[in-house]
Amino acid sequence: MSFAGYFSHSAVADRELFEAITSELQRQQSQIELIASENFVSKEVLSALGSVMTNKYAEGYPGKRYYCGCECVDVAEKLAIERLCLLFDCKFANVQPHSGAQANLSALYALANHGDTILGMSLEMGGHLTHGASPTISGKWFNAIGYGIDKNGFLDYDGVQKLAKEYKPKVIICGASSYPQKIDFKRFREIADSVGAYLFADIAHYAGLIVAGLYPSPINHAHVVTSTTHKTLRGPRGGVIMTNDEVLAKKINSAVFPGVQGGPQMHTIAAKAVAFGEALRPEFKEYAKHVLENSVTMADRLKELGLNIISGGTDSHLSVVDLTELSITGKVAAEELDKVGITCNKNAIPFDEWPPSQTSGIRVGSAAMTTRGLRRNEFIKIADLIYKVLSNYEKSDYESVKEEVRKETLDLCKKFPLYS
Ligand code: DSN
Repeated sequence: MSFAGYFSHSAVADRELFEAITSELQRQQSQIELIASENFVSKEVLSALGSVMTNKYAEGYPGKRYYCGCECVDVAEKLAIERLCLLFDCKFANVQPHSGAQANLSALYALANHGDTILGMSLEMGGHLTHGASPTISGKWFNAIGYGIDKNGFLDYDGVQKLAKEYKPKVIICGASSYPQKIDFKRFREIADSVGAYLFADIAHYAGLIVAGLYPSPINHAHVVTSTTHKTLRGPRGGVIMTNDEVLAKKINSAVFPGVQGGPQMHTIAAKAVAFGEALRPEFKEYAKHVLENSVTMADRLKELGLNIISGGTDSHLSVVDLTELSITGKVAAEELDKVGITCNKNAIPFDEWPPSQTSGIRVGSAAMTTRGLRRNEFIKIADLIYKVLSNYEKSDYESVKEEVRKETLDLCKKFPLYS
């Protein structure tokens, strides 16, 4: 049975949706996926996501539900919690957040009150929307102050300390969406302690690397740690919250339900349990090692080709590439790369002169293509292809360059099949 055969029921019942799903499968199979926040889950995770657990209402927590008939979903949720605690060596975990944004909102709801001051990394400096950006509830319900990076692209810890002293935040948030270097969680805790703030670490991007011991863990420094489950951790789309503090654990549970969410998505929680089980295996450490190696390889090659990599390189699965030298915006670059089968996203660079809708950079990540089996040589090739497209943009033979590159990306994808 082909992988598309999994969807054979919808082929009969709903042709339009069947076509949308199979086309998406085909798109994923034929593109080089470099979006740093994406990955490809196992067929086992997909099966759990498509399981009967979606039918069950289970408001509450294992053993304390608002409905009867929760004995089987309780098993799934307890497994997810146990496995997550083992992965991150923590005492308490909540696996119900529907997403990273819900996890972060719940953490803030547990730690602070409406109107309190929070201090997080600014969106334009590499932070996340939910760390206090003005269009989100985190920026509207709290007095959100932003910190940033220095001119070399490294976190400005002295600046964070200064802002903390000045604004006395209730919560300091560390973690980022496009920061390629290691975060000094210990230093953040010292800053938080110096002003009596809670430290909340969002490890959504780095979770898989942390599990493999390739990136520092904040678990013994932060009061609360949140993550998504679908990036380097390679699970289903969703969020989690962890802590070692029993009092905070209770507050977090109440904040997630009934504070922010209603019924948990039990099929997703089952799929999280499957993915956490996979991440506990030695093969996952091997995978994460390749993610890091491939990321460094790609960044180094882009540098060799003459592009500026923000902060001079990467210590994680992602890099931010400054395109100023090539006189092409991040928006145009991402769109042009997409046309040749390389998917990435536009990204602001520090002190960007272009607005966020255009940007001067792109963000590239290695997690998804490493799952497909690509290694150092292929990542060097990908860097070469990126450079070939962008450095030839709008030159006389640009169309034929794009055709050549598209052929090469398709060949690479065929060599490393997905869900075959
Ligand atoms: N949208 C995610 C990312 O791309 O980093 C963060 O939520």
